[in-house]
Amino acid sequence: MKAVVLTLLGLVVATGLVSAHSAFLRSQPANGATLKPAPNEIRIWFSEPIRTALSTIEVHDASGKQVDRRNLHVDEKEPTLVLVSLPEHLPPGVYRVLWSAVAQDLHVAKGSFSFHIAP
Ligand SMILES: [Cu+2]
Repeated sequence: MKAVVLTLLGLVVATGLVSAHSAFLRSQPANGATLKPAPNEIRIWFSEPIRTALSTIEVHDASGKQVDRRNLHVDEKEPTLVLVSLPEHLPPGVYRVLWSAVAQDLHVAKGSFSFHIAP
């Protein structure tokens, strides 16, 4: 009986780990980064794979216009790395990235960060 209880506890712990929601780990560019030349994509690493069909990464210029290519996708080799492409030669200025990530367990995490493209 004790062994069964321990096994069940083990399952609960394991399931809890698997279904933990996905946390933002880091981004490229990083928050506050100044870049030259302009990046051609935004990369965000999460603690576990997210549901890309329900998630968004938007890149806005200083006027609030969305400038990314709206092609959120997962890296072919790293399932926890999510990317969105940027147009070539984005002009100098400040850009804000707003992301919303839906985990496999449907928990939603949101955040934003900014970077600067130097003239
Ligand atoms: Cu969760």
